[in-house]
Amino acid sequence: MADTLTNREIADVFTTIADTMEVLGEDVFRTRAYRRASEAIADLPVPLATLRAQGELIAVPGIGKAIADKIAELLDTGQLAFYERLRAKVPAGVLELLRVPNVGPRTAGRLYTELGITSIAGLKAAAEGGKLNGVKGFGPKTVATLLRDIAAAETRDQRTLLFEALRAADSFITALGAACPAVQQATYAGSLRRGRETIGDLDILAATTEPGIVVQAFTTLPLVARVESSGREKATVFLHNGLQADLIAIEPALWGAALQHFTGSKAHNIRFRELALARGLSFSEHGFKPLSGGAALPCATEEDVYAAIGLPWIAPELRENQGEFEAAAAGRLPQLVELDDIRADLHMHSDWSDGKASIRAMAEAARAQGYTHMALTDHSAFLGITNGLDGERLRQQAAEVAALNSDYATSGISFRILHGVEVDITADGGLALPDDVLAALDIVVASPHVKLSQPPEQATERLLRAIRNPHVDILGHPTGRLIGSRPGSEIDLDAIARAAADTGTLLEINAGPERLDLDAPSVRRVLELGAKLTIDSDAHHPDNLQWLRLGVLTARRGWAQAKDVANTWPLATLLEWIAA
Ligand code: DGT
Ligand code: CA
Ligand code: CA
Ligand code: ZN
Repeated sequence: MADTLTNREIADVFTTIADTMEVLGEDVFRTRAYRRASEAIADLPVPLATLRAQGELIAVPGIGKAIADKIAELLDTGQLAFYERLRAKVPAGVLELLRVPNVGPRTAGRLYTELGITSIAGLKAAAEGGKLNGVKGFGPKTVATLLRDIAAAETRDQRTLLFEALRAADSFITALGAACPAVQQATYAGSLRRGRETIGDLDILAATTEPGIVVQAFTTLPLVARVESSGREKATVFLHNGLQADLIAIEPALWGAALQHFTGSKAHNIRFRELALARGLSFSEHGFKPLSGGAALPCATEEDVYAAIGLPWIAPELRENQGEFEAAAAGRLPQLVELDDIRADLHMHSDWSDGKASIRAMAEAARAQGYTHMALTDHSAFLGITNGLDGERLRQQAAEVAALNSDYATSGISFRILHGVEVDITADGGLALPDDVLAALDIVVASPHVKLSQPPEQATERLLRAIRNPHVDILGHPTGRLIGSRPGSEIDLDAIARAAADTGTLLEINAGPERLDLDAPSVRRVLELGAKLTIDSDAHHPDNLQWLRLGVLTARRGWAQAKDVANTWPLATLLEWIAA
C-alpha cells in the first residue's frame, strides 16, 4: 500500500486548491473554505487518518462534509480528482510565482492571462525587459520592488551544494550508528546518492527490526535543530545548518526495495514500475507484489530488485531515465569511473600564487590521496589575480619543483610533480603568458576568469582559440559558472568538444564544490563527440584535494568511464598524450 499522506501534505493540497482557484479568478468566498480547512489541518495534533477512523473528521472546526470527503479520497488513494482537474487548468510555473514575496494568486493570474508568464524566470525577464510597463498596477517603482522580491525568492530557494550535503549526511549517519545499536545498516539515498550537484533534502535509510527505537534516536541526535514530524517508521527533521533530513526505517529483508525507491529519481522510478507491471509485478518501497497473487520476490539488495525485472544493477548516478534502461537491457551499461581509478590531480595551487600551502605540503597531501603524480598549476600574472606568476617567477618555481622531485627520487618514492600553470584566457582567446614560457612547462591548464558574459559566438571563439593553441593541454572550468550565483558563459559545447577531440585538448571537470564545470549533461555530450576529460580539484589548500570526489560523481552522471579520464592514466600515458 502507498504511504498515506501526512497532515502537512493534505493541508498543502487545500492551499494549492485555493491558490489555483484564485489564479483562475474564482470568487474569494469560494476559496475561503479551502484555506480555512488547510489551516485547521496544519494545526491538528493527531493524524487525519486517526480522526477519520474514529469518525471525528467533521467534528474539527473548519472541516465540513465536502472537505471531509476530499480528505477521505486523499487518504485512500493519495490523490484527489477535483484537485487534478483544477491543476490541469494552470501551468505549474504560474503557482511558482507565488513564492515571490508580494505576488498573490490574483496578480499571478493576471501575469499569466495578460502576459503569458509561467515562471519566475519569465517574470524576471518581463520586468527587466520593460514588458510590465503599462500593465495595470505595475508602475516603475513596483517593478523595481518586484525585481528585488524575485532575487529574494531565488536565494531562499537555493538548494544545498553536493559537498555540504555529503558532509552533513556522512556525519549524521555516523552519529546515528553510534547513538543507536538497533541500526544494522544506514546510508543516504535520494539525489545525494545520485550525485546531483545540488540537494533538496537528505533521505536517510536505516535497516532495523526496531523502527521505533531508531526513529527516537534519529529525532534526538544533537545535530537536529527541530523535528518536523515523526511516525512509527519515518521522521523528518531540520538540522542546524538548515538542511532537511528524512529518515525511513526499514526491515532488513526489504532493504533493496526501499533503497531503490528512495534513491529515485522519480523519472527512473516511474519507468521502473512500468517495466515491472509489464512483467506482472507491482513495485513499491515495500517490495514486489505479483499481480497474479503469487509469492513475493526477494528484495534484500538492489541487485535483487533489478534482477526481478531482468536487468543488471544500474548505478545510482545513471538513474534519471536518460537511456539507462535501454543500455541495461542491451548489456551496454558503462563501466563508470571510480574514485579509486584516479592516479593524479592535475590542477592545484600553492602559496606561490593564491594557495594556502607550500608546494611540498600540496604534494604530500596528493601522495596521501594515493596519487602517483600531480600537476602544480599556480595562476599566471593577470588582471585581478593575486600573486600570479610571470615568466621569471615560473622559472624560479621550476627549480623548486625539480628539487622536490629529486628528493622523492633519492628517497625511492615514486611520485612526480609536473610543473604547470593555470594560464588566463584573455577576452579574445589569447593567453596571459608568452609561448616560450608555456613551452618550458610540463603541462598547461588554460582557464577563462574574466569577461564571462560575452555573447555566445565570442565566448565560443575565445575558447576555441585557446583549445587550438598547441601549448594548452587542459581547458580549465570551461564555462566559469558558479552554482547558484553565476550562470557561466554560453558556449557552443559541440564546437568546443569537436575541437578538443581534434587537438587532444583535455576538457576539465573542475571539482570545486561551487563549480562542477563541466556539468554532467555536458560531460555526456562531449564524450559522445570523442573528447577526453580531466577531473581536477583546483585545490588551494591540502584539504581541498578531497573535492575530487565531487568531480568523480559528476563524471559518472555524465556516463564517463576510466579510459575517458586522463587522471586515471599512468603518468607515461599522460605524458605521451601531452607530447602528441
Ligand atoms: P531532492 O531532494 O529535491 O534533491 O531530490 P530527490 O530525488 O532526493 O527527491 P525526494 O527527496 O523528494 O525523494 C527521494 C526519492 O523518493 C526520489 O528520488 C524518488 C522517490 N520518490 C519521491 N516521490 C516520488 C513519487 O511521487 N513517485 C515515485 N515513484 N518515487 C518518488
Ligand atoms: Ca532528497
Ligand atoms: Ca526527501
Ligand atoms: Zn585554479
